[in-house]
Amino acid sequence: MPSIESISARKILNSRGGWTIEVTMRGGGKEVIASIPEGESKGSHEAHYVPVGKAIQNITEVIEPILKGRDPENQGDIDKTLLELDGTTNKSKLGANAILSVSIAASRLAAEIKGVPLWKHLRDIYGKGEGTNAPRLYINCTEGGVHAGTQLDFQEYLVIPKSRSVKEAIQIGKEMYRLIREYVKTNVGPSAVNVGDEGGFTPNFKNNLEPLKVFQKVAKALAVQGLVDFGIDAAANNVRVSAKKLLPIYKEAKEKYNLFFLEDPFKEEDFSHFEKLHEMFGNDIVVCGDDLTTTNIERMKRAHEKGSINGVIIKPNQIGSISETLEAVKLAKEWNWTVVVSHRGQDTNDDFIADLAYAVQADGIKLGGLGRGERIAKYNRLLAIETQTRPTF
Ligand code: 2PG
Ligand code: MG
Repeated sequence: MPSIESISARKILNSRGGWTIEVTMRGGGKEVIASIPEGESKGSHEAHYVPVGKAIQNITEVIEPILKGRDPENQGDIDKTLLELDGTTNKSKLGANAILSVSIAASRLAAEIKGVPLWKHLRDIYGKGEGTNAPRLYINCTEGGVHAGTQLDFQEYLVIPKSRSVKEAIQIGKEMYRLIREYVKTNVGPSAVNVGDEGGFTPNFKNNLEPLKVFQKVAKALAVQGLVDFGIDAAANNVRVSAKKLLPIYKEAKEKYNLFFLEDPFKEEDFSHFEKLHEMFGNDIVVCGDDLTTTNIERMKRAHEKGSINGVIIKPNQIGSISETLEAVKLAKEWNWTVVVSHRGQDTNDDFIADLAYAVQADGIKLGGLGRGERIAKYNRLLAIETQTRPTF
């Protein structure tokens, strides 16, 4: 049985100039690396990161001695051991950054040793699904909130092509992205084409629904109205407008712009306004939890009991291990929630989440705009997976 021979870690930069960690794992004649992202607008129930230096020390002094000799193919055993070593409910001892980077590295090493693509190995661990659908792309075309220095309260405005082919969806997304750029340059001014943390443009609109109006115009100009949906991640923890005033804005977004997806419309403890909104729209809109649920099954159960949402964001670093992430996906699917795997505001070139989304046949994936390298790395990985799995597409 090939086993883990060594684990080392060092600090590298993330896309916002912060430090993060990159783990190198060796075994069975193979060597892999894994690096992890960090949120910019974090939910307070996310698993805890420890300072980068401490995470590196935890990996080399605590984790490596225990995991050396273990089988990387046994993800369940690796993750269980990591959680036991940590022993806290929020991973505050070893750090979710230390635990997750090792968890991901182990999955990559196992895939390498088995000689299969990472998504295939993840699907084996997940134990379900044989589909070949690509996740729908939730492309960030305008940014506001804490991801941009503008007056827009909401964090992300998303163009969501309907196609389940990555190539097709990117083709449509890329035309929309280019024309939105032209539109804001001409109508708002040259600085509007600057991009935010995730590659979306940053026009200084005063009205929070203005980006959707632009998307609608651009989709019409390209004659792709029937081929795309629109979404918003309000990231309402950072929005200063009251829940009472937000409700009619969301209603208007649905009525005027046929909004399809609405993430974190209210603050993370406001389960009841989520419920009200979900009740108001039924299944006409995906009301999605992110900071509300933090990929944490206890929070998800609460949202399910209350009927607060019908969609959920899945971010491995919110919970801190692959096994727990897969458990969260399974539960969400049991409840027929729309599952959207997501990157983070401060990311790296690691493309793990592309394989994850394909492995579990997620409904969607949020990877940012089509204009920053750390986002493009993941889009390109999805293209590579499609080439492997659907060569005729
Ligand atoms: C979000 C994410 C990713 P952050 O809120 O969904 O888009 O942002 O990583 O900053 O929390
Ligand atoms: Mg969000």
